[in-house]
Amino acid sequence: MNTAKPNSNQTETITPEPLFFNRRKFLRLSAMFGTAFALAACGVKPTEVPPTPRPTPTEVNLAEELTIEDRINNFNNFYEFTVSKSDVAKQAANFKTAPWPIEIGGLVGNPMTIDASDLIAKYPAEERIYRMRCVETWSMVIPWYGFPLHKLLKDLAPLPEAKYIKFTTLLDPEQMPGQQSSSYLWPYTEGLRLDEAMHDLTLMAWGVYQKPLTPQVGAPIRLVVPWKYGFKSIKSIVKIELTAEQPETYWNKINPREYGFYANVNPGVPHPRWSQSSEVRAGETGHRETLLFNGYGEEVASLYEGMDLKVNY
Ligand SMILES: Nc1nc2c(c(=O)[nH]1)N[C@H]1C(S)=C(S)[C@@H](COP(=O)(O)O)O[C@H]1N2
Ligand SMILES: [Mo]
Repeated sequence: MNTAKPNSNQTETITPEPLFFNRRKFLRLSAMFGTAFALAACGVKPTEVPPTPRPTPTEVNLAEELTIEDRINNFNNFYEFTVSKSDVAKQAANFKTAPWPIEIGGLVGNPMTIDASDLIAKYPAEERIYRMRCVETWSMVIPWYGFPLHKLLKDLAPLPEAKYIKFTTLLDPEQMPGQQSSSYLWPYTEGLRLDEAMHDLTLMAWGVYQKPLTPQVGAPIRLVVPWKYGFKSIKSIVKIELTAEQPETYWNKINPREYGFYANVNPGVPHPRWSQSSEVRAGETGHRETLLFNGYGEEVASLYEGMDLKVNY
């Protein structure tokens, strides 16, 4: 399916090859069976889906298969519900994700409180197929729907003092039984440096496989930062704040030695209790090599120029 020549002058795109392939398939399927309805149901008109992105020279030979939908929806980390990955779907089945007001503010010129459904409708749907690498050494390839966070950031008009962004997940122990355990520090929070947040790969995701997110995957809207360990990709967001100081993050607060703020996928920096040099991809039996920045180094390495990645883990 590969039409890009290694030396072609395609410089502007960061979209992985599987997306290129899948979008054409999707557009064909849409025409034949009306799967575009799934997008319409999310408040996004199918006509707003942008034109077919092209692959980058670095990604063209990967040809990685998508993880099947059943696996994406039934093998989850979402500690607010349970620590048992195979049980999250069941525990989250009745999670109420509408209405879902999101408070967006902090050091911005245009703060807003907006329902997730309106936020989703506000920006054109983009399909992004990304690798997801959990710090626990399993990985998937997930076809997300969403919009790049920089589009929202631009509309917020960040003030010059804003250097970081903080995200917070819903706090609701009645709906989320895992939050009844005081051994964790709820609510779940995450953060990025503002330049990381502005990167085009950084996605606000509201769908998978052309359908709205299931609760266990982070409905109604979550973050996806594909070059970082999965725990940075915070689910079911209710609050977004721009800050001057580096925000506290959930796993870093619980165990700073094991989980840093940056959490960039790095096979050269082992977790204190296990190696990070390889991973097991969902659907595969053997191990595959883990790639620096999860394979997105060409796009993101410049964000960390001059930084010691062993210190800033
Ligand atoms: N609010 C919240 N977000 C979360 C988590 C969580 O427990 N709570 N788990 C993280 C971890 S460890 C991973 S690997 C990914 C898993 O996303 P997935 O279940 O969609 O694969 O979500 C991340 N986001
Ligand atoms: Mo994870």
